Amino acid sequence: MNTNRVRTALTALVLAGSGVLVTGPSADAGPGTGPGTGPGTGPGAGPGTGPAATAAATPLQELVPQPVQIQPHPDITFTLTQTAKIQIATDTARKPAELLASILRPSTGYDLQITDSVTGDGVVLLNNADPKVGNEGYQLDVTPKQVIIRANAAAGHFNGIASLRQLLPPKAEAKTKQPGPWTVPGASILDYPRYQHRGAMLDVARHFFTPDQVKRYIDQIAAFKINYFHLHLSDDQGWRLEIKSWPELTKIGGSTEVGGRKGNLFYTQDQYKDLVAYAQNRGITVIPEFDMPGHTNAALASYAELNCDGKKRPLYTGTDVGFSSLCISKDVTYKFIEDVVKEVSAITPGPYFHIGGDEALSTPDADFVKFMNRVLPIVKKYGKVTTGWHEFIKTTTDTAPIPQFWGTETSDANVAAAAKRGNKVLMSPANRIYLDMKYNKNTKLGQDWAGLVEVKTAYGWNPGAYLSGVGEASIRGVEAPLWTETIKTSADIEYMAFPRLPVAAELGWSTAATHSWDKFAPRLGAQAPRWKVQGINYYASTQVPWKK
Ligand code: IFG
Repeated sequence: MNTNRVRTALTALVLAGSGVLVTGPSADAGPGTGPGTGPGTGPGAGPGTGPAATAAATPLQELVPQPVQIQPHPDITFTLTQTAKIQIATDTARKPAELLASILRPSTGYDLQITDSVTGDGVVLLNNADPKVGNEGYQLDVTPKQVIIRANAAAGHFNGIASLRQLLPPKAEAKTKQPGPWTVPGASILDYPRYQHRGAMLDVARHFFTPDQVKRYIDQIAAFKINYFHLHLSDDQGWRLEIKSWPELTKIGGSTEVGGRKGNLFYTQDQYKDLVAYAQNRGITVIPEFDMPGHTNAALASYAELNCDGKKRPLYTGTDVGFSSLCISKDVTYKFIEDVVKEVSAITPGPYFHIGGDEALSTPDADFVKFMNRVLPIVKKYGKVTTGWHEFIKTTTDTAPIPQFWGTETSDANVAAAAKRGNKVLMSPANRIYLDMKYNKNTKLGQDWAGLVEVKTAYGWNPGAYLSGVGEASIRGVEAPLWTETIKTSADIEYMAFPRLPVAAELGWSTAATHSWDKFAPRLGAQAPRWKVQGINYYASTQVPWKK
């Protein structure tokens, strides 16, 4: 038995007695022994396989995001079999169970019936997790006959399932029947997120994406424990959601996009409700954004009365910013906003409404403050908490609104003042985590106004110590926006989002103590086989050791 295995076995013995689990990176990896050099605990390596100085990494060393605690049990391997069932102890686990079934049925060809009798082989979803994992955490225990995922709410089960998926062979993600065996390495995992908000934003205003294209991205972000999906639904180039009381917003404002393509480039309210439900069934809450008072040309092109001079603006299909503003002095502006907030809030179960507020360069500052003072109460009236690009936060002392920081500096007096008052800050620094930033000067897609953002740059920061005066306790989480001035297809989305969206997921979920590029890069690289099975068009950065 090689020294690592002895250490692991001894650790297991000691731990079994004390019940204390190993914290930090997967125990069997140990310091400096990333995948490829770990002990002989690779899948199927089982006991007695002797020293394996160069054994392949086990899936336990390849999880992204890194869990809080992993205790390997190298002597145990679970195998999912034809007769396995997905067993739920409470109905709150049904949606997670249905998600797992929808993923594993096509690839294994197994029935994987969902039952509420908790006995026998298969995956068991229980609801008595250690309170310290909260609602989003979980405990995952692998035994020879069962994988048991304990959680205190559906969110925890969704997150445990995301980890289980990464412990199964990559072909478990296939849409067609694959040969087994469907093994899971023995382990006990206890896990919970560092921050409550791990988000992805998709701009469907510059270029419109069909519901199916949006669902594809939702599937992809769910695999990394992302729990908020921010839809940028209006801008200068397009209004993308039907508002029944203002039908021209989509008839005119939803008829084109950057580059001038024409069509019904918007979601009906039924389609939006379907997207919201689709996200919810993956543990993801949708946050709708209607950008205001700037970035509003599509609305100004749809209704003459929304313009101060009473004249409709022409539709805009370029990519400039900052040239538009709602008419701050007119009452009809606030009637319009109230109707939008009312209709959208009624079909948005999530607690947040994003009012944008960025780049209001054509709105005098005093008017911007006046505008926000009239709009923030409207959002509250319809039961939502305001979130917005960080510029708006200077207009209120209310500590509930959430400023989303998108700057390229590491200090902002208004955001720091808000944090001091008690506001929580959502971190989206453009020169770190804007997914539309080019990776390097050769990247065809994207922009570079915030700089070039290779994978290591996207990873190389600590959200809890990034903005001066905004410490760990003031951070709500991390969100990765993808603006689509230059992005038109799902392949374009995937090229820019992978691998940097999983980077954002790691920064939002894993402890600061596990932040290490040398340990993260191999885990990120180990996702490649899975992405190939899923057909994800990822950017194979030369900074990452991609697993074959
Ligand atoms: N800034 C604008 C976006 C988009 C972006 C592209 C924000 C908050 C540049 N506002 O980012 O509309 O154009 O990188």
